[in-house]
Amino acid sequence: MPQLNLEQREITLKIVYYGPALSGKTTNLQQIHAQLPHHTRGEMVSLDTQNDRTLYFDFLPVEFGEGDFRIKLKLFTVPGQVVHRATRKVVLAGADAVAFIADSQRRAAAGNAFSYRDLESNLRANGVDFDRLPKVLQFNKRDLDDVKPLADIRESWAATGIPTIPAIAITGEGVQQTLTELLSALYRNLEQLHDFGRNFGITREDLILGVMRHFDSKPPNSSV
Ligand SMILES: Nc1nc2c(ncn2[C@@H]2O[C@H](COP(=O)(O)OP(=O)(O)OP(=O)(O)O)[C@@H](O)[C@H]2O)c(=O)[nH]1
Ligand SMILES: [Mg+2]
Repeated sequence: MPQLNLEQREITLKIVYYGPALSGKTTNLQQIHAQLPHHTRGEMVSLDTQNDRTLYFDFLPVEFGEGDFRIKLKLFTVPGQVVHRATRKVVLAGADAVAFIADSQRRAAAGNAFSYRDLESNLRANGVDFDRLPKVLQFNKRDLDDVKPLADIRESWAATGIPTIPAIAITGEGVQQTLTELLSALYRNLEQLHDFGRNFGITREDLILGVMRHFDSKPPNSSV
């Protein structure tokens, strides 16, 4: 559930990066962290990692002003390894939107499908209507050999209406687009649920450009 605080003029949105082990969820957050200026994002918290595998979650807060509102995005990753199912369910609780990070390699197809079903069942267990939850699908690791062609991916997912975004998260490619497409889907959902634009005076463009502007203010790979 979004936290919409009219008195304090604050909007808090929880966004969860979900997907199979090693698909690049943590890398997405690291890129967002690296691409945003200090005043827009807090420190990234990576809890309990072992050989670069997430054991609990990563957390990155992103905050910016839009009109007379503060918009706070709480970005989380789940641990993808199959054994951490219970943790994924806890981290997923209260998510306003989900970015599903798939590994594009053909040999990862079964792992992607398993994780997608795991997402569906964890949402159901949390009492969330899967079809209504704003989602995007990122097909990551496009730089590797033997990846499924984008046209085939798009054809398989066309009927769902869920946006599919190709990415190479290690270079940052597709990372911003994944977040902005997700915010776009999230805005549509908030419009339906809360008549968001009218109650908060924030348009879809405000929300998306609000984030984009900060990305634009800092070139990728800059150390500042
Ligand atoms: N070649 C390539 N490697 C990538 C890409 N994105 C991430 N990786 C690498 O894949 C490995 C796993 O990435 P992570 O971001 O840690 O994956 P994760 O989804 O967080 O994994 P879990 O925490 O176990 O669920 C790391 O070595 C990354 O550098 C990519 O686009 N291309
Ligand atoms: Mg991780």
